[in-house]
Amino acid sequence: MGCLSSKPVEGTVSVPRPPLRAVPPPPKVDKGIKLGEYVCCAERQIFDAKVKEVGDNALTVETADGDLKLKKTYLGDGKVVSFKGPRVNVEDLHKGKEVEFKFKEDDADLSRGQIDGQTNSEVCLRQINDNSASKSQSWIPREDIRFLYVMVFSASSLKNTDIGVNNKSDPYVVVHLRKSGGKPNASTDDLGGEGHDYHMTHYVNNDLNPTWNMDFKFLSLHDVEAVVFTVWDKDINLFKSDDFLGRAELTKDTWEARKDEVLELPLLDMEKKPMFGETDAKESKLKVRVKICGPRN
Ligand SMILES: [Ca+2]
Ligand SMILES: [Ca+2]
Repeated sequence: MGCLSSKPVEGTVSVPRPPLRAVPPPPKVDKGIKLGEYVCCAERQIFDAKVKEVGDNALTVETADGDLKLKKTYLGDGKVVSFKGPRVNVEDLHKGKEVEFKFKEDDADLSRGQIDGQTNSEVCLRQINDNSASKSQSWIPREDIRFLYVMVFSASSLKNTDIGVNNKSDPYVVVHLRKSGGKPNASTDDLGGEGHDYHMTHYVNNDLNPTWNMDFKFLSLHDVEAVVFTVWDKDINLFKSDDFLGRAELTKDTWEARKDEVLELPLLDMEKKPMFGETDAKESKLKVRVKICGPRN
């Protein structure tokens, strides 16, 4: 024990001694955030991000665009959930909404049901059968609902349809599902019609290479043939409609084969010919990712 009680030698710098039985403190891992889990931080427009490292104040997450260091405070206020894969939010599941789900773990096919009620972890579904005589009702985990998860990241080399110094297109994207019986070349004319769920990004001012980083969930997958993206220039003018900047379509076969990939889709005009940015003469492209989520993936 002699060395432990020795005084610092005069004229030298005193170095703090390690504790007698030095036990390394356990690594601090937040109860709500574990390695390999996904976090969603909608306010910061980060989503579907897999946790790679948990520090005291920050996380490193793996996103579709690469690794990102994220302050834990960005996940605060209880508005952000830590979850295993993207999930369907409570507000998406209003009563009567039609969804697809796996009724039994070993079932090959998905069932269709209507929301009848919900808690934070489970939903109550009334099964829709072709044979309307049987109407069974059951509670299933929220994660068992199957949905189409569409991420719209960015576009590049868009056409400029605005006039004036420093005035450029103000692009936004409309995402809709083409269902069987829908018009293959429909743009937004048929939006809102029966069987035509759609979502829109916000618009970005004066930018031919805009970033949106937004994600959307489609719950009614029955009869879906394709996801259709149309890009528009927002014009604040009551007397004209917004300018068309291109269209891209992802068929079911494509997203099933390339479900985990970030895809750069060429934007086509109404005649299905490529569109080009006038300033850089490159093809207009849209960066997206589409995947089916759930049950239990
Ligand atoms: Ca315009
Ligand atoms: Ca503009």
